[in-house]
Amino acid sequence: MSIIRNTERIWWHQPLDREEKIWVSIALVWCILITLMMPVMHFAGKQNAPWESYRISKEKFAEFTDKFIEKYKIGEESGVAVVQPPPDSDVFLIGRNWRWEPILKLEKGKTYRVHLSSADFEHGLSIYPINMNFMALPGYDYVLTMTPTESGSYYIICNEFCGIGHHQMLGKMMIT
Ligand SMILES: [Cu+2]
Repeated sequence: MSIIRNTERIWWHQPLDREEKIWVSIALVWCILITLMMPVMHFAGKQNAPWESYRISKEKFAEFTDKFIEKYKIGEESGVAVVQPPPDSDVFLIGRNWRWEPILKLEKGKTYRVHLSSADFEHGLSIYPINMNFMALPGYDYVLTMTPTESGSYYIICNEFCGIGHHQMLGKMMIT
């Protein structure tokens, strides 16, 4: 025997009453509006992720990063190289198990081509506190053209679960 004996739709009333009609209309208009905002913001918004990316082997990218670090290294912080590249140059940033290398020292108002990749697994580059997020994928050189607008220290965390040391995967950017 079924617990529900009365299957009649007693909760169902049609047509909708006036108040319900108003709320459904507001929700519908809002849905249409935010749907239209998507293509509009694709062209008008300034928050679109960059489109430039290339295929590269993990080894080659790691080699470029090591050469870049060697060339512009100015110091070290907790065992990680601090690098100060000149404006308008190619900058390399790599996610390795489990840290971001190197620590970048960039100038406010200057433009840099930041090449982002991973030496092993998928990592997520998340810049705090400005909340900018990009994927660092092994085998891909993702080029982010960056012009820092505010000075200060920015922290990089990994927002893609990448293994046992994921929670320790921190990096840093200094804008002067
Ligand atoms: Cu991670």
